[in-house]
Amino acid sequence: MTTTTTTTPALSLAERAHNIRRHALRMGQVQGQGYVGQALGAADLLAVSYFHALNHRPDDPDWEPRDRFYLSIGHYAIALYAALIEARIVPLEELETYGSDDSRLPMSGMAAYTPGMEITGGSLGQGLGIAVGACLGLKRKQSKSFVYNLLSDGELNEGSTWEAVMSASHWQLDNLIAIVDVNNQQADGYSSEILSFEPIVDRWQAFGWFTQRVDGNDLKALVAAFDAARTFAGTQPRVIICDTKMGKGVPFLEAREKTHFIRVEEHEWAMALDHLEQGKQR
Ligand SMILES: Cc1ncc(C[n+]2csc(CCOP(=O)(O)OP(=O)(O)O)c2C)c(N)n1
Ligand SMILES: [Mg+2]
Repeated sequence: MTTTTTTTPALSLAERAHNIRRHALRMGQVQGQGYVGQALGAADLLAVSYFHALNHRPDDPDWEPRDRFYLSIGHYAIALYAALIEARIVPLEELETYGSDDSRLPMSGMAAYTPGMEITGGSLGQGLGIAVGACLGLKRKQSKSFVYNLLSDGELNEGSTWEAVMSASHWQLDNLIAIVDVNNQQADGYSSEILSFEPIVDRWQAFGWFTQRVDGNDLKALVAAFDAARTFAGTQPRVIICDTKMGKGVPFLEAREKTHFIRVEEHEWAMALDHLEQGKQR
């Protein structure tokens, strides 16, 4: 569905996901720290969003009929920047400015700074409510655009998320596709131990959503779920619950106990990039 106008040869989704991981690691290396584990975990769902699902124009990010991608979790900005860079919405060279003064890529995502960054996230639990408002507005304008909203499992601890969940089904927002990144981690430990999100499928279904749960690091399963979410004939809003692995693609980061915020030694960034490349060759 993507209307890509760049001249880059068509890459596979696996190559796109790999490149998104590489860009995120490189940005982490620039600052020596960052929310890189989330970016590695969410790279596959971002590749499917930007290179399969979204109807958008990389050279015109404000194109009115575009589908919107709302990042509810401001701290995942590095993940979205990596996808925006891979989609050439943001030039590749800007990656080197990540987190520096005057950069268009600040460490926490801000809509006014970055092309393709539709909303300012950061305060958890706000994004889905913003998406509900946008979906109502789009419907009023008889727009055919979809709003994709990426939220985290930590955001399921926020009451405001569930108000938005309830409102979306009340208003039959069939133009809303929520994507929940379930990495089972948050700042202080495992999400399942802090405030359990299970039974997650039953809960979303009970609120009236068309609900799917997939392995969020399986590109084929993601493509099928994104397609089904879009083409589903009912009037319900749609949610894709994606179980992802923090640090995916870099075995020593996957094995880390705490990956909410990663700060590693300089030589480990190079090692992480090496491991990622080795994984690609296997
Ligand atoms: C309303 C609000 N409360 C607390 C925070 C601080 N905070 C930032 S990230 C985070 C963890 C949220 O969980 P999740 O997004 O699942 O974490 P991750 O998967 O990235 O480890 C918290 C508590 C915040 N940004 N907003
Ligand atoms: Mg989490």
